[in-house]
Amino acid sequence: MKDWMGKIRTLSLFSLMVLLLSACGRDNLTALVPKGYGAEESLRIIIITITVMIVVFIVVMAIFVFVLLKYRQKKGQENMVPKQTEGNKTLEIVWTVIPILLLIVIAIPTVATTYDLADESAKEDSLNINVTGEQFWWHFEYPGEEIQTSQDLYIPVGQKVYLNMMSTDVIHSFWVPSISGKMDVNPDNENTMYIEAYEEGVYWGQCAEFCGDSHSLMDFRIVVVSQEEYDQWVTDMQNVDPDAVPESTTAQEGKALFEQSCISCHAVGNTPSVGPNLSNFGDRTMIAGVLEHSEEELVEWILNPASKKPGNGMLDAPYLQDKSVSQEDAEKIADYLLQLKASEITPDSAK
Ligand code: HEC
Ligand SMILES: [Cu+2]
Repeated sequence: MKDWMGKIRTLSLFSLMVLLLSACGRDNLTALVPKGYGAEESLRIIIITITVMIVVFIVVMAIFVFVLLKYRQKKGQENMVPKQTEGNKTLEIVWTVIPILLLIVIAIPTVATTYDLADESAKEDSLNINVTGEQFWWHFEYPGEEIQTSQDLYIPVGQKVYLNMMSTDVIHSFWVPSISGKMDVNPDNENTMYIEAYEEGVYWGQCAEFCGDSHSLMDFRIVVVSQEEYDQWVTDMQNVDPDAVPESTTAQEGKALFEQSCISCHAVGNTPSVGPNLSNFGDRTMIAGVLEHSEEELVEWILNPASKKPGNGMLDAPYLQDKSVSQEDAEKIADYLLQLKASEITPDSAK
């Protein structure tokens, strides 16, 4: 009875989780509806493997039930011992060869796809993006285009895009299940994976390797747009002017405060930075990957980032130690950050 209750509880928790996840717009955080080459190949192998397992299960269960019925103890034959088959060569061969054949059926497509996905022959002629995993956010650098960005990875639809991945701290794992499989992101060596998205849209990703306090909050997105939109986005990003003067006076004051307290880690424009690049922060639909993109959340994030993402790299900021940024300052900075719009091409326009 208790066991039964436990199962119901797990099931309802699970459905609640599914509901919660889909409520956050993460409905495409699934490997079962592929929208990219790697994801499609993975699903094909999943289906082959599950089919083989189901056939094995049915055959074994059928034999099991047959044996139970046929050889059960019958009235009047309590001491009957059926014919023993140990050492039967034919049987031994049959049940050794069948699993080998089944494993071959699974292994051929798996190994072929694994090699195919590791193919780097098109790397030179394709778009290359350097991906850096950090506790607990993603940095994307487009070396050919000289663009830096974070959290949202923009790519053109229908193109092979090579991701060269490294970590600055611990092991992370890059995973956008509807586009491709997982790839470990290591501190010591670069791993390369190519992705190819079939349809425009915004696809959710998650770090899939436990990496610290806020591992479960290390969300990101791939924004897949048409080739023209992608080219437009690149030009727009290249033209971001870090010295542009905001319209409102509060945003102007916010800019000055930002340059005092935040610029040591962040950047606007195409300079490298230890924290996320904020060139197109106003185009984002999330703050720090997981928070609602609103002024209120942003002010809370600035004043108390630990409450939103425990253990994150912003907690070392000097302004948090000496409390030099007031509520009013934070509101001004938020004004400034929210008007940092780089392009018409955004996750909202791509949906
Ligand atoms: C010690 C370096 C450091 C300083 C100083 C710092 N930050 Fe950050 N900031 C970070 C890091 C690291 C992250 C990424 C946190 C995460 O998502 O795990 C971050 C994230 C953010 C984000 C979310 C970015 C995104 O891509 O969604 C915003 C907005 C932000 N910081 C604003 C500020 C503001 C405003 C200040 C100054 C008042 C500031 N930061 C000072 C390191 C810093
Ligand atoms: Cu991680």
